[in-house]
Amino acid sequence: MQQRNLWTVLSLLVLATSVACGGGETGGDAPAAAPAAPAFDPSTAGNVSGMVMFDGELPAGVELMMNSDPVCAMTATNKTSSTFVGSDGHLGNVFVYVKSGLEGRTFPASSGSIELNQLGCEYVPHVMGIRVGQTLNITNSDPTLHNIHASPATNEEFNMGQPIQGMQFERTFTTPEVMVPFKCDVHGWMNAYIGVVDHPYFAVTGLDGAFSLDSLPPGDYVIEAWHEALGTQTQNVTVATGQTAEVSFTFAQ
Ligand SMILES: [Cu+2]
Repeated sequence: MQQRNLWTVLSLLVLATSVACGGGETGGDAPAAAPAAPAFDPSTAGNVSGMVMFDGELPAGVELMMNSDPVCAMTATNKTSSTFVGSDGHLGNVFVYVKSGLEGRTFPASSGSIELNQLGCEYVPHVMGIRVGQTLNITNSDPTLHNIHASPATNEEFNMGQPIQGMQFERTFTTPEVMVPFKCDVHGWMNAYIGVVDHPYFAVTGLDGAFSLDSLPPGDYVIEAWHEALGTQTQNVTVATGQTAEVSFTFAQ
């Protein structure tokens, strides 16, 4: 009998909790809803894919002088700048995203976090993208002090030291911004860039220069490609249901 009473109490607790949480999510006191975004039926989606090229011979990577920190000098496996990377005329570390054409649409929040590691006295990755509100998890994997200094133009600046190997902290961004620069004030050669966007359509090219932006609503878009030393380029593209539109960019010095 006692067990049955306990079960009843537990059931009521679960019910009460779910009602409370449900009320919080629907926001009973929320202001009047904004006009509904156009519905997006995934079965109508199309894709964009393409390539970022570099015209000419890719500039040689700059050697990074790490002697100011013996830990870095002894443990770093990569001592070459990540500004110009690629292969066979293809350009890596280019941030490609939908710059316009998605206005008024909203998309489900991303569930995962994005990792920015300090490993071997460099930022890994060097260029990355993140959604507004998505968690950026910053880790120091090195047995030396790093200092993460983000210098956004519109988001909130932050500047945090991570003196101990294994330290982590999290940040989010509130406003789209391409790009937010990161640097380490301890090691002048360490820098990274994060593109903050309010939709899921962004990519960073690998050494093969390739990118794809999948499952876009059909429509007309401006696609922008950003490179830290070569600036930006844009192209217009029309996405049709079930089709993959090809877009290519060519940078040169
Ligand atoms: Cu550092």
